[in-house]
Parts: sequence; C-alpha cells; structure tokens
Amino acid sequence: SKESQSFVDITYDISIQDRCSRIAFNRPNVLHAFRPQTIREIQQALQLSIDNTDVSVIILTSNNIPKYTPAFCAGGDQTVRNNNGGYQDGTEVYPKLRVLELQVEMRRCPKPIMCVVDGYAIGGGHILHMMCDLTIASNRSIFGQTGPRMGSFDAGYGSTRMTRLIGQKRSRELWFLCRYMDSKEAYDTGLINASYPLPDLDGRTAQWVRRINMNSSTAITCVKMALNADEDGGGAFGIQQLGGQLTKMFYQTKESQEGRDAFLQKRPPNFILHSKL
Ligand code: 1HA
Repeated sequence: SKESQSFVDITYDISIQDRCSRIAFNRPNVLHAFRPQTIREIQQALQLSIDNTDVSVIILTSNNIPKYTPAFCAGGDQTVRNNNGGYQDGTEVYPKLRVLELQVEMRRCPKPIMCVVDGYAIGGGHILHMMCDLTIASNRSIFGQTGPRMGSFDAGYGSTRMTRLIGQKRSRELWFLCRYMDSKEAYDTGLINASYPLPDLDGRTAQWVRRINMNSSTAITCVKMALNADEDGGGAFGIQQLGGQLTKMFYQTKESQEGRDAFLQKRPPNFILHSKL
C-alpha cells in the first residue's frame, strides 16, 4: 500500500491469504536498535493492522541479512540517546521515544501479536517481545536486559511482565546481572512459546498463524483482554479494554439497538421485548 512505501526503519506487509500482517524492524546494521522514527513507524503499522479487516494476526519481527549479526532488536539506539531524558533523532522537537506508548498500544491491540525472534532480543527490544502475546524464536536467539549495565531500566512492564512470565527470582537475575538466556533456557523458563531451528522458523510461523486463524477472533480478543486485566491487577485499565469489547458485542443485539431506536423515535424503550436474560 501507499502507507507501507513511506516506511524507512521498518517494512510492512500484509498476506491476505494468511490473514496476517508483518511488521519488521529493518535496521540490520545496528541490530535493529530503535530510534523515535522506528517506534513511530511501528505505531502507524500497528494501527493500520488493527483497522484492516483482512488482518487477524499481527507478526512483529525483523529483517536479517547474512552480512550482520542476527537480531530481533537491540533496544534503544544509544547513538541518539541525549542528556535531556530521552532519545532524539531530529524527527521530533522534543526527545520522545514513545516506546512505553507503543507497549500500551500493543497491550490494547484487540488482535493477537506474535513475535518472531531470530537473534538478539535485548534491552527495550526484549521488552517488546515480552509485550507480544506469543513469541517463537530460532534456536540461535539470545534474550535479556542490558539497562543496569549501560544506565537504564524499565520499571514498568519491562519488570512486571517479566515476573509474570518467568517469576521473581529469574527476573531479578536477568535484571541485576544482565545475564542473557539462550532459546532453550527461554523456552524452559516460559519466556517464549517455542524454539525452532532457523530453517524451520518461517514455516512454523505460518503454521502458528493458521492455527490461530482457525479459531474465533472474538473469543481470542476477549480472552486477551481478560488475561491483560488479570495481569494488570484487575485494575481499571484492563477492565476498560474488556468492557469495550463487551459493548461492541452488546451493540450487535436487538436489546441494545432498542435503546437507540427508542431515542431516535422519541418513545420509551421496551427492553423486555428483546432481553434474553
Ligand atoms: O532501557 C530502555 C528504556 C527504559 C525506559 C523507557 C524507554 C526505554 C527505551 C529503551 C531502553 C533500552 O533499550 S536500554 C538498552 C539498549 N540496548 C543495549 O544496551 C544493547 C547494546 N548492544 C549490545 O550490547 C550488543 O550489540 C549485543 C550484545 C546485542 C550484540 O553484540 P555483538 O554481536 O558484539 O554486536 P555489536 O558489534 O555490538 O553490534 C553491531 C552494531 O550494532 C555495532 O555498530 P558498529 O560498531 O558496527 O558500527 C553496534 O554499535 C550497533 N548496535 C547494537 N546495539 C545498538 C547499536 N547501536 C545503537 N544502539 C544499540 N542499542
């Protein structure tokens, strides 16, 4: 599409046949480290995927080429990290990376997001993989945080989501020691869903997408929102998302439509006629 041609730091593709979109980091020479422009483009691609009725599953991955070390994403681009509390690449007046915004948008996204990792998933890149609903990886992948070693940390989802995935002791180990895990350990601890030899990764990705697409997308969305609400402490944020889906479904019933119709026809509503409870 026109939109996808304007992307610089990512590529964006849609497979109508597989009902999925593919958002891929495309900065292989810096191990797909992200700058403000990269995040903004992912936000745009994510929104395009949400709005596109041909898309049921969103894949977040990277385009690796043999010349460079394989990576999913090496986190924030340290060459544009400034001294004013943010990252600045000249595309914004204020230093704004927006990666925390992106994390929330991935969380709110009603469609399942599957991360496909080949190589390093490090720092803020590791957190983006954790924010995805599912992660599958090549068996040569490496996972971990570097913040405490290079003067950064994510005390939000980057910490709390990790504890839900692998527990408190392992999370403290990954953060305090900046120790990396390989694919096997990541699988054994519950950090990822599966690990495959690299030559199988694309085929397996397609298989996972097909399996998801055999199932009800409404059911998947509601379960995603319920799991989010549970993880987010059952607080207003998670419940709002679940509630939004409920309203969308309620609007499709005669009972709900009666309220609108009665208002427009300037008469009292007769909900009893349509209520199924
Ligand atoms: O913590 C946060 C945040 C917290 C709160 C709110 C927002 C946040 C947003 C972001 C982040 C972070 O992401 S902090 C963590 C930032 N990332 C890192 O510290 C990882 C830095 N990279 C590495 O440690 C290594 O590259 C590596 C262990 C992943 C791989 O090592 P290897 O195989 O030796 O590759 P290397 O040669 O180091 O990398 C290839 C090229 O990619 C190098 O460039 P070259 O010397 O060829 O010109 C390298 O500088 C570049 N590169 C790699 N990672 C980054 C990078 N350039 C800029 N930024 C990077 N993050």
